[in-house]
Amino acid sequence: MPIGIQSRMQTAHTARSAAGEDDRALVARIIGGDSAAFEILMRRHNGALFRTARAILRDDADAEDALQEAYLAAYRNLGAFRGDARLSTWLTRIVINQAADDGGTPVQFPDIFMDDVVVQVTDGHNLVGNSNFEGAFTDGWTGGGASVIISSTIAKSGTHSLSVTGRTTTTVGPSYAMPIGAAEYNVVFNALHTGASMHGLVLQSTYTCLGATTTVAVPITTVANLAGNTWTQLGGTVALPPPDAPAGCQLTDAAVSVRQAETGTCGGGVECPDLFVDDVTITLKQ
Ligand SMILES: [Ca+2]
Repeated sequence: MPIGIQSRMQTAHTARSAAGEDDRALVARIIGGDSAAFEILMRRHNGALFRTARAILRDDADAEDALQEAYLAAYRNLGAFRGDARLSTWLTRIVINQAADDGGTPVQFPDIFMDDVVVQVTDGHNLVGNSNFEGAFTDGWTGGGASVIISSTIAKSGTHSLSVTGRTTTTVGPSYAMPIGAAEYNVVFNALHTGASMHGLVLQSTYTCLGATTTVAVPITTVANLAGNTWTQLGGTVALPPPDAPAGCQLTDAAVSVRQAETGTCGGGVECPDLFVDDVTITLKQ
């Protein structure tokens, strides 16, 4: 650094005011050899830069030393200042690095993670795509290995419902995949079976915790002794994860589904009729 600059650094308090002078113009003057411009830079930024160094080093004298080193570094590297950041930001970075080099606590720039983000969905029609299936969509629906088909059997109005056919166990039925964030929902399913006998239907939530190998079913409500080809409404609330889930359960999947209340393998002595759902709404509980 030229002697002139050093002496002016020591007598910055006598420098003339340069209020309003643009930082970029100031930098251009310094690079052009105007040593008076550098003391204007120091006057303008000294207070904030000192506070930055003092916060890291927790000592006035150490902060002064770091600041002097930082000014020298700034002077040497001023050509690298491109003006796309504020000069104060650029200088602050130099001071932080110098203070850390001088034994201050290194400034941390940790990675930032997000988890369990809940997006508020107030319209259940959006959540299930098309609650009445009039668009003939099966998005989000599965049949647990059995086939999900679009049917013209309807609950109230419209033209379509969904059906699960070819079931092999009583526990399989139309299942809608839920978001796996923690939330509570109000759920309403209209359901129907086509059995020759009466059957019970269960509305249930199912979930799996991270690292667990089994999916747990939690009954929401049950309708018993339902005759075939008769629509019934099943509704209730769903908490995800459920209150009785293992502590620390991180959901890897969650769903709401309808199944047959009787247990067993389909065929032989167990009738497993097709199961239908229509006019489904799933809304966040307020
Ligand atoms: Ca419908």
